Amino acid sequence: MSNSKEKNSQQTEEKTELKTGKPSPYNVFLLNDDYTTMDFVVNILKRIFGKNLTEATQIMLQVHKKGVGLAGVYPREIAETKVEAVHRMARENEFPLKCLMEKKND
Ligand code: TYC
Repeated sequence: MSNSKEKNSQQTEEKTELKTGKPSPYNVFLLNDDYTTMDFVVNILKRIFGKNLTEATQIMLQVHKKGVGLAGVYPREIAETKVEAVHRMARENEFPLKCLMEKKND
């Protein structure tokens, strides 16, 4: 947690969670680049995001054509873990694949 604005929004989120009984959803997106192979992205979607081959291929092609695609929706801490897992696997395989998370509009 880096600054007071982030602390504040997390406190607000925790209060909302206590009231609603459910965690705020976060979208996790994959971004396109020119170097990561299509196969690698499909495997990431299967292994990290639990997609089957058909779903993974559709999402990968959406990212390839449009620049960005939704890989999944998760509570904040799970979304953070997914983003880190993507970046670790990409780094290990020397691909520049980027993944980001964003609070879902409710
Ligand atoms: N654009 C890449 C290629 O042509 C494939 C790709 C798809 C890369 C999705 C990243 O998130 C991505 N090899």
